[in-house]
Amino acid sequence: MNKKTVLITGATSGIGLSTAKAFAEKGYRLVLCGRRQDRLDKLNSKLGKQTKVLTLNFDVRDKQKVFDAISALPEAFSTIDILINNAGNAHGLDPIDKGSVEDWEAMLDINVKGLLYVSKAVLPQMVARKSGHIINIGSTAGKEVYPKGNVYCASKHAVDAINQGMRLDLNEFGIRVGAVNPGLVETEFSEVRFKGDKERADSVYRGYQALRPEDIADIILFVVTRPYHVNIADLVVMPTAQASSTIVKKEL
Ligand code: NDP
Ligand code: 8X3
Repeated sequence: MNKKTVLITGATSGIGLSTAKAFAEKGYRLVLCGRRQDRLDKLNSKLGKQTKVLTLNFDVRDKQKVFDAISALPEAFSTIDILINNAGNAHGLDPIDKGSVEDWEAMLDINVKGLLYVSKAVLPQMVARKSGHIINIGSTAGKEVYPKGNVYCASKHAVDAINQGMRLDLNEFGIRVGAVNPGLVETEFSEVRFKGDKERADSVYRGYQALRPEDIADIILFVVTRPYHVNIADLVVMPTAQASSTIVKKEL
């Protein structure tokens, strides 16, 4: 069994779920987080056959629950070697004058503040040990703003800035920090963005080959398995059909 422990937020679906599976196959010890208990239970029984798994149920917006859960990790899981800040989502796709305040708050609270709370809970032990690896899941939306993307793009630009800030401030402790910034990946992302409108969500990925969450999991595994002196600081990955946030070659 691989001796390293990986904490993955948003492990119940999409990129986080595929990453959990990829790391389980390699025998990493896993701390898997999310809010949907039924999915956490399934992960526990399925991946538990391959490696040691602990599941944590918290909303990343609830800072007390985040701090309580991470500070109470049982000894076998308490040393977090790798933190994958993945939980996040988009809510709505509206012009700035029509966007809902609740959607804006959800995106900033989850994608930015939630990522900070989890990091704040894990960082002291990494700093004390002078070791650790943090991977922040950003987005092409953190590199480029697209029409109606306004606040989601702002949240991912914030992740980009936090990623850079973490790397600067944690440099003296030898902690590796890097971001993986995907373009279009077919997950539950658009279903959440369009509030359960499956037809609209499916249309986002129609007519071209979008990235699969497994593609991103592969890349994350590659990033963490580089020798210690190699830090992949900022990686952008898009489907071949995608040239930018707004240019996607579709065969209709
Ligand atoms: P999914 O919707 O499939 O997965 C999102 C995950 O985040 C789920 O496991 C969900 O679990 C968890 N999550 C969402 N909100 C919260 C919350 N408030 N508290 C705790 N956990 C939460 O989407 P993706 O896999 O696509 O998204 C993962 C990350 O990748 C996000 O940060 C997203 O912004 C980013 N990304 C996605 C791209 C795409 O095209 N799909 C492209 C670029 C970046 P649960 O509901 O159980 O809590
Ligand atoms: C998710 C990709 O293009 O929908 O971050 O913003 S996109």
